[in-house]
Amino acid sequence: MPVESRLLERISSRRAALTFLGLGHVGLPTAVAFSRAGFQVTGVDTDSQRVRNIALGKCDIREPGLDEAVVACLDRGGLHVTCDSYEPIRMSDFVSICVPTPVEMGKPDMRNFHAALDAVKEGVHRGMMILIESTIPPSTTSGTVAPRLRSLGYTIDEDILLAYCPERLMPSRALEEFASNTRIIGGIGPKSRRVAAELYKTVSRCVEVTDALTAELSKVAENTFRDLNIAYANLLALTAENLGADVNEVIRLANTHHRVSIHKPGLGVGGSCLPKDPYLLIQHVPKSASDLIRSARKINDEITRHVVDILLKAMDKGTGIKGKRIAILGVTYKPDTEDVMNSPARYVVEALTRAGICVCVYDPYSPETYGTERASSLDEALEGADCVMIATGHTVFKSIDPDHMRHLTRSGCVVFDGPRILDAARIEAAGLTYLGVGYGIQKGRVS
Ligand code: SAJ
Repeated sequence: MPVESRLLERISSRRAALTFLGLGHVGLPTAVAFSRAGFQVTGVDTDSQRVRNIALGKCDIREPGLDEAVVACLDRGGLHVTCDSYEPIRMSDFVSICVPTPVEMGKPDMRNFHAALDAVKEGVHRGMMILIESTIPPSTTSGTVAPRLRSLGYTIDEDILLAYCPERLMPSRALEEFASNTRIIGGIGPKSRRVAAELYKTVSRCVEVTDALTAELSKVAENTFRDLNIAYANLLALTAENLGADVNEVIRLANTHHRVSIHKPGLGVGGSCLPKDPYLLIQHVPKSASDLIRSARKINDEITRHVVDILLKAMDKGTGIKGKRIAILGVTYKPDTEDVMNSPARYVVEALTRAGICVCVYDPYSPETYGTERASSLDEALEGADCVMIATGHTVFKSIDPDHMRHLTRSGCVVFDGPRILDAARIEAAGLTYLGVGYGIQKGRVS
């Protein structure tokens, strides 16, 4: 039977066996989604501790509902996890590569991806389909993966099907977004496109089919767009501070135009995707045009340094900063997650500590300390603080009572609201000084 027909039949009958290489924040939720759809799924990870934990139903990735879903799939026998990739790949109809592809010094580090390709090479066989979910530099599918398979004697889109199907999962909403996000299918040829689309239709509400290169470009394009948009919001924040306006109100009003949608300014851009994906795109952008992306990255990095400068000035008040105490609330890279990857909070903690300030962090989601003191409760963090900084906009911090904060902190305490989640008027009414990114109407008080 031709490869395409056989795989289509195995999808519709749910007899297809799927292997996922990499059980991180992409691979594990994806493996779970296909297992729930009725397929026989094997998850492979080189980290034996992670595999052991998942087998016990304890995932190291915090995603609402993931632990329960993993346990249900394991109990049903629809999900197996292992460190050994050879046997699962040899027995699978579909193998999906979901390993991280970090960037080092602006250049993609493809070691995990190449290791996964080596594993695929060991167990590859005629009649299977290879899927790639990892974010990769554009043209990797046709320029690197396809030639490696061809060198083994296979005809691509005939003996072996190949598609790039980028993940688009928002960390902390992975399971919810898995089904609701449109899935881009970038097949290397018509047969690969058709089979990959049919497979993903079993788990996604909507699929869009294209070629592999267009899919690769679209993935890095969407994260680069978000980084550029945030850089623009941060640029407006700096401008509003200079002129003495409130950037939140500026952006709110600009966004009332139905063709404008400016993101939010903040402490900087963290996580494992936005700070890196623009560098995957930039490798292919004409040099004359690449400054746009570099400038955006620079603004998003510099806003963090700018915040440190504001904090140092605010805490000095002519009496010096040595020995002053700051409570930093939130260490993770974004709200309501445990993930600290590239968190701007790290830079702030380290810079303030170097300047001689006593830094105490508190985060109900993460035990991370960045080498400083960690409070075990909000009150403990606030006690005796000269400055309180909200570094991450966790929902729980929105309900901090300003009067309670005033009561616990030192006289003259400054509240710096990075994500702008507190009500400035209520903070001021309680007798505290309110500062925030882009909150220029307080300019006179800190300069
Ligand atoms: N941030 C701002 N202002 C905003 C939005 C975000 O400063 O208006 C900051 C956040 O605080 C955080 C950083 O940007 O530090 C990144 O957060 P994020 O929520 O924008 O993105 P990620 O990295 O958690 O997830 C992104 C998502 N991509 C898009 O929304 C286009 C997700 O859908 C992708 O699947 C993910 O990257 C990925 O894996 O590529």
